[in-house]
Parts: sequence; C-alpha cells; structure tokens
Amino acid sequence: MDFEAVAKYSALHLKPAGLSLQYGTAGFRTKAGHLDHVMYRMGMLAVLRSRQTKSTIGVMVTASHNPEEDNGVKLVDPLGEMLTSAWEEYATCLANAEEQEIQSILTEICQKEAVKLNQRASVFIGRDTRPSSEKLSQSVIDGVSALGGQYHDYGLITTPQLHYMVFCQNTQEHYGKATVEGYYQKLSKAFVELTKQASSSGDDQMCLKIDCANGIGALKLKEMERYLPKKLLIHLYNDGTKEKLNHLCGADFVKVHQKPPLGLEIKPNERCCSFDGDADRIVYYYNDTAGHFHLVDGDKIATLISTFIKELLIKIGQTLKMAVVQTAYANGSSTRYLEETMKVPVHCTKTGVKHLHHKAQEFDIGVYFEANGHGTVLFSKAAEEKIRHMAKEEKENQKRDAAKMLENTIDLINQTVGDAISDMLVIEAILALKGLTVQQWDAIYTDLPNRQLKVKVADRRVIDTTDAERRAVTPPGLQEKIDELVKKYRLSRAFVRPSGTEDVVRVYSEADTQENADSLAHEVSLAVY
Ligand code: NG1
Ligand code: ZN
Repeated sequence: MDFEAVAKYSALHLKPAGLSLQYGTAGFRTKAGHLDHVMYRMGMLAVLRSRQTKSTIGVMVTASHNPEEDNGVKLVDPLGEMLTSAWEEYATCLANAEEQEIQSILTEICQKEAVKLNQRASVFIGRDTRPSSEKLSQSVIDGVSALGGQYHDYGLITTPQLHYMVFCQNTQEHYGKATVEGYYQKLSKAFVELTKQASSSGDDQMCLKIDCANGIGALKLKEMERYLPKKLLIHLYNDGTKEKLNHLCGADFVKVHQKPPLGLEIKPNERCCSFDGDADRIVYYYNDTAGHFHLVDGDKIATLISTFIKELLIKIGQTLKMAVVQTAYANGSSTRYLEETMKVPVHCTKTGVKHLHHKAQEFDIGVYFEANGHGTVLFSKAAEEKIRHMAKEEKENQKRDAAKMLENTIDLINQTVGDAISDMLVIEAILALKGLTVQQWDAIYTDLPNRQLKVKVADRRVIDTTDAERRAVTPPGLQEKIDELVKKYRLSRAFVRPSGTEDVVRVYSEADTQENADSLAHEVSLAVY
C-alpha cells in the first residue's frame, strides 16, 4: 500500500475531533458537514473490498428520504447487494479511526480478509441531488485514488440504478448493460412486452401523477420518458426545480403522515404515487369522491405483485415456492390477507433491506416489501431458467403466454434492490393487465388504523429487541408495560425499536380505530422515556 499517498490525501479529509458514527441499516447517515472524512475512507474501503472480491464495488452518496442538509454513504456488494456484516464493522472502525490509526486499520483489514494488494480494483460511484453530494463524491474518489483503485463516476443516478450497474458489470453484462441507457432499454422493452399482453385494456391510457420528492427520480424519469410507450401518461410533480428535497413531500412523508404531499393536487380517484429522495421507495395513493385520502403502501404493493405472480404460476402449472417477506411494520391486515386468503407463506424479518433481501433469497420467488414502499421480487436461478424455457418451448398457448408474462416481469423488476421506477412500471403493468383501478386494488383488504411516532431519548441503544424487533428485551419492564397498554385496545399491536438511521426510538401501533391507534402510540411513547 502506498502509505505516502494515503497520508497525503488523509490530510485533506480530516475527521472532526470526537465524532463517532456507525454503519447502520442504510450505511452512514448524518449532517452532510460531518461526512467528508467518512466519504474518503469509504472510497478506500471500497477499493479493499473490490480487491478481495475481485469484483466491482459500488459507493452511493445519498441520505434517501432524510432532510436535504443530511447526507450518507452506502457500499454496494458485487451482486448489487448490501455490504456483508463483517465489512460493515470494518466500515465503522475505519470511519471512526484517528488519523494515526488509519494505516494500521487498513493493514489489519487486508490481513484478515487476505486482500491482495496488487489486485486490480474497480469502484462505481453515484450520487443523489443534494447540494452536498457532488463534493462528497469527490472525497470518495480521493479515497479510491489514494489506494490506486480505478473508478467510474456515474454522477447523478438513483440508488437502485447504481446497484443495477454494479450487478451488470459483475455478471459480464449478462443481466443488462451497465449504462443508464442500458437500464432504460431493458426496463422499457420488458414493460412494452408485458403490457402488450393486456387484452381489452391494452390500448387504454395509463395515467399517473408522480411526486418525485424534489429528488433524482424526476431527472431520471425525464430521461426515461422517451423510451416509454405513449399510452403511459406520467405527470411529474416536485421535480426539484422549485422546492427543497423531501420537504413536505416524497414517499416517506406520505407514508408517515398518511396525507398527500405538498405540490400535487389530487382530483377524486386519480392514481398518484410518491418516490423518495433517491428513488428506491414508492407508495401509491388517491382521494375518493368524498375527498378522503387513501394510502396504498408497500404491503398493498406486495399483495398486488404476489397475487399476480401466484395466478401466473397456477397457469403455467409449476410448483415454484413463493413467499412474501415483511417487517414488523407490515399492516396486520396485509399479513392476514396473504396468509389466510391468498395462502401465501409470509415471513417477518428485522427492519433493513438486507434482512428482507436475504430471507427472500430462500425461495424460488421471494417478494419482499417494507410497508414504507421499499421492495422488489427475487427469482432463483432455477425458477428463472424454468420460466424462460417455458416461455420459449411450451406447446400449450395459454401456458406459454403465462410464462412469457412471468419472463417479462423478471426483466422489468430490478432484482438487486427496491427501485421506485421499476416497481412503478411493474405496478402499472399489473393494473393494466388485470384491468384494476387504484380503488379496486386498495379494496383488496382494509388496513388496520396505525400510527408511527418518533421519540427522542438520551441513548436509544438501551432498547434491545428480539423476535424480528417485535419485542423489547431491555430496558427491563418496558415490554411488560407495552403488553399492558396493548391489552386495553381491540385488534391492537405495538412495538418500539431504536432507529438505524436517526437518533430516535420509533413507536408503532395498530388498533381498531385511528383514535385508538393514536392513543396507544402516545401511551407507548410515554413508556419509552
Ligand atoms: P430506521 O431508521 O432504522 O427505522 C428506516 C426505515 C427502514 C429502512 C431504513 C433505510 C421505517 C420504519 N424504517 O430505518 O424501513 O428503509 O430507514 O433507509 O420506515
Ligand atoms: Zn431511499
């Protein structure tokens, strides 16, 4: 390792004294002003990970749905997945190291992970539209350069697009071309093919209003529009030309506040959706004729997609094992509907995309969505091969057509990570194919009223949880108190967990009425203090 270069660059990216950060469920996230040294060091870590895996590694500069003043960084592993746990620890260790410790920590990682220093290193870099992101991604580049790695800077790009590029690159472009054009071409071709098979509704227009959270989604949808068929009429709002990123808009705002974003006027029964700041989440919603707002969240998206796939699986007559993976935030009604009515197995994991993703990999077809709208579908290699083979060779027309639909669904979905653009196209295609309006989709089941609150505490780490975060094991007595409060209400459920991305404890409740859900959440938040 060229420690002279490391020292030279390190001097340009000094760590503020006393600052300590942790690589959480979404990488590092905090005020942008505190992140310069972290970006530089993550550039270096990406080089080591690339050398160790002999693959391209991604580095994404974004703080997703968090305020514009924040920023963050996340590493993307060779198959487009989140970084493995051991390396998350190295990331935390390297980010918090004092200047004089950097060299020894780098050396230690190389020894522990048998990193070959003469191995070629390749890093893909992307960033969101935050004002701080450009400079911070330059710091990542300095880190890559300090250790002699090569890089490709994609500049402004959505998080899922960067995951896609990394996966394409590492599979010798078998998955697709590692360019944004390649991404647009692959998705739009699959969308056109899939919607071609919509019989009666085939020529109908699909109208959708999109709240882009004043983020990267707007730029990328504008680029993609010319690849998409004319019958898909998308109207972009909050495109970042006027207002601040994520401010009173975007998927997280709509989900948490259960109300429409600012900057988008909704006429009764119009289909609308919101992306988050880096376009890896999507939620749908509409106003009914009485002017009431209805949220169609990640759980309803998972239900729509898994129902669609299950019906096709029945048609092709293959016994492929499909499951839905959720977190504790999934609405109780969705879990019940999937298990009892749809007879689809449901699994619950801890919050954080990587937990859902890993669980979903256990099935032939794993559909995973967080209630907040982050999710995708994973197809095992065997399932994919079977489906592609049938789409080509199957003699029975009906079976072959169903297999083709599944094949196009595979090509339309971004299997590396949740992707608002890809999910939106999948949903629009399914609604067209099934001839469903947004109201009909929403009516599949009725959500239990629920409430999410944030509580500021001195140290959120005193709360430790178990059972996919649904029960608190510490501090002593807390879970007992929650159990008592839950008993006071009907159809109720509540849990608390420390956030992995903000310095808060999150409280979630469900009950028979909104009033009761609100009051249960309030009572539980008092118990957390
Ligand atoms: P935290 O802050 O750990 O609750 C939030 C979301 C996660 C996930 C991550 C990563 C909720 C309740 N939590 O995590 O689902 O999206 O951010 O961005 O929505
Ligand atoms: Zn996001």
